[in-house]
Amino acid sequence: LAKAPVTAPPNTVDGFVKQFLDNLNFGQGVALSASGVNDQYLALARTVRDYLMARWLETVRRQLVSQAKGVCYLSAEYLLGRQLGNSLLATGLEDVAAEALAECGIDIADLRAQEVEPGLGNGGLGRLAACFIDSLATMSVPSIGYGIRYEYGIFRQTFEDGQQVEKPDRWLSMGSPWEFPHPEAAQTISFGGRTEQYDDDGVTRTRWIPDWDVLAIPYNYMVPGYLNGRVNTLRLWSAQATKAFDLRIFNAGDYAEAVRAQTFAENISKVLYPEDSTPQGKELRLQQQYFFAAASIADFLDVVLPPDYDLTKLPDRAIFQLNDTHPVIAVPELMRQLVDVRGLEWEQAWEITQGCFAYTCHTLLPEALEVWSVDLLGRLLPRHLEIIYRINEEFLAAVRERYGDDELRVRNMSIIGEHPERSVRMAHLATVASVKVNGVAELHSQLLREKVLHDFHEFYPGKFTNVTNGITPRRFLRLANKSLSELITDALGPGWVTDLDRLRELETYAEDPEFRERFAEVKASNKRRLNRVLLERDGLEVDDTHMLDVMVKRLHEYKRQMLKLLHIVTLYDGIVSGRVPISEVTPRTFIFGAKAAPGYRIAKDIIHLINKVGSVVNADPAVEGRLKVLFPPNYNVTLAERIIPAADLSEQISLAGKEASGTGNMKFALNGALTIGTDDGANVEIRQLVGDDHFFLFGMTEPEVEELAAKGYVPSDFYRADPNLRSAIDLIASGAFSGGDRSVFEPVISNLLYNDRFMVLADYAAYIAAQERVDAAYADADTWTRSAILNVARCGFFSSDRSMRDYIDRIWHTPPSF
Ligand code: DL6
Repeated sequence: LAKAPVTAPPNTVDGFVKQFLDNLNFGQGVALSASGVNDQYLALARTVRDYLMARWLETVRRQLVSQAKGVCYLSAEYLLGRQLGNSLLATGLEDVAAEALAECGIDIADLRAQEVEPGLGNGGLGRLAACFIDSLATMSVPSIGYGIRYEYGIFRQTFEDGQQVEKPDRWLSMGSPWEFPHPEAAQTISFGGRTEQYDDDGVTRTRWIPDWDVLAIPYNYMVPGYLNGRVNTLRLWSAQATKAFDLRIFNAGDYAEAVRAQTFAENISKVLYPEDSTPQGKELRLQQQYFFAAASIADFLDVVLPPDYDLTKLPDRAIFQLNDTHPVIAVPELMRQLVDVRGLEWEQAWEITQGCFAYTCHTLLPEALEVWSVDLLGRLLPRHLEIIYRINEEFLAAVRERYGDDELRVRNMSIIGEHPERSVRMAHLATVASVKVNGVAELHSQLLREKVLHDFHEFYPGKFTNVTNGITPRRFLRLANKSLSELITDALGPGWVTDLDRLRELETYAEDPEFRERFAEVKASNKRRLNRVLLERDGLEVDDTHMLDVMVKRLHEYKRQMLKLLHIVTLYDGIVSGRVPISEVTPRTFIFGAKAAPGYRIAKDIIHLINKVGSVVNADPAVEGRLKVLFPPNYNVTLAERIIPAADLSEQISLAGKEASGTGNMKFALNGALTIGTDDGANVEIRQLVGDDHFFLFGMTEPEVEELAAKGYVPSDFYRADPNLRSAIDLIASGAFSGGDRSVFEPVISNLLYNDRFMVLADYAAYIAAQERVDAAYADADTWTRSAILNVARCGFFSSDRSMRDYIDRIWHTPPSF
């Protein structure tokens, strides 16, 4: 395999201008004078791509030559964020590109703003996958990301009269310069039908006779390492019909029927996790999962591995990391490939399979542990169900052998659950099949071992491990917070970007008044930048003299946006009732960002309530502008990159024992916000690292939550016992935020008083007290800044580079190789 005969364009302003104009003229087919912003953006993206191309081809070539063990990261979601800025950063071309475009009379900022981010994920799990592939490339670890190229990503959120309305995310509509389709490398993915046994030279074998199929078309994306000349690959699959439309029916005039099969097939990769509250939706989701898992396994076996590869060596060549249970159907698929297609013995195939998979669990909520009804799975993937049954049979035999006839244990551990319907428990299947199972923060991993998967931990000692999540410092510090990055680089030199532990050296700078002043100015300038962004984007104004108190994350009851809202209503109630003199109210701007799942009624009601509280509070002259509630719609990665660097206070207030890790918490701390948080997820580790004096801890611990639940939690008792809480809830219930209509937020209030599954009312008093400590601390601006600097200095641990090192040491054993 010869070195690729491709060279990058010259790394000069002139070289960049020439390449850009070539792309504009020959790629877009327009002259500079006639080009619009989108033409220019597409030409710029292609230009940056051109600089990456030689490195990409060389990375692929070296991987083919070395055949070193690599990571196949299987994830149904990748929340990538914009690509242009990251690619410019990775190539070191930021300044050259800006200058080159200026020579063409173009402000590069206008082109950056043109990019629509690929929102191919729902939240933390998808963003984590994007951080991980960035770190793998930066650390020169051989790896390939596999996923789905959804035609429509996470919905675009708009508000109508304060209520969430979902619009399709047409992220591909203005061109997609970062992808490379390869229809010639399509895989055929089958569904349905039946299985049959046949005689193969005296051996009875099984084959699957499916009754329909689709094509999986790979689209490759570059994953550039930071300034290291390496470019890994992300391969996303798009569904296409195997047969073109029916010309006979078309000619007869039934146009809809003529394209029915095509539409049906293409629906598979149409939308990110569609509504799954209907049986049709659920079926589509299982189709998506099998579609991308099977295409990825086939691609790895047929395309990535050399033709004569000895598959018994597969565990030395690849580790398939299962990002939650969404790709777990890859386990029976690999078995099917090895046994049915390639003729290996079951036992040998199972040994290989068990050596190739590792599973990351990302939840503690029982309802988030995926199950598939046997009926649906058997209909869609009959051969896979048989394989799962056999895996389960052998697994349960081993359990019985160990524990005798402890049938309760057998039932609890079975891969097949019986209630409320017979179904496949994907987390159990993943655990049985994997080399290692990991949680995503220390507390989470502990709770997996002690509770959620306790029997498995006992059965497989040593299988369970922890890898605390991380975030890429390239996007979430260097790119998002350029002014803080420059300040850090001034102090430490540039090496911290790939060695985040070096931030520790900032501890001494925290004691330097001049550095603190510069740090405070960085924060103020980030607030001013956010003000410009929100003003232009949504007509919202951020007061840069206010404390910026931020809660951005998916809307879910367990994350407790309601608790944050009760704090705001309490402050407002104090002002309008005259109990709190306005001069004593710390000026704060509260920023929310949150999408609710389209079918999650109560979450959407909470969004509505936040918006309504905002309208009343912001308009009330009694508040004198001291409290402001902003809720920019459509929170996404791009907006996060603007909000997080400006924040003073990070709200991480989930009920202890419910948030697996959180990663927003890390992004805020790394950008110098102080956290108000519970002892939950990675908050625990953040607090341990930054120190109790620089973190506002409140609320019940996980054992206290359990104790209260066991005792019988009665939320209305807390309502009755606390006059401030009662008054705040009564204010909402009175219709004060709904034009006097008491019915509008009645479901939210009833849910709080009579259900309150996540114990908002039980933690209310502690939360309010912690917020009072926040106010007191904020009053001393210089001491606050010192704490903020210490947060930055002590959060180097949360680099996703460190997470990758932990995965490599504890699970993958895939050293860097270039
Ligand atoms: O591990 C990434 C992220 C965690 O930081 C969050 O705490 C957790 O809620 C999230 N989990 C999911 C669960 N999805 N499923 N199933 O998104 O993962």
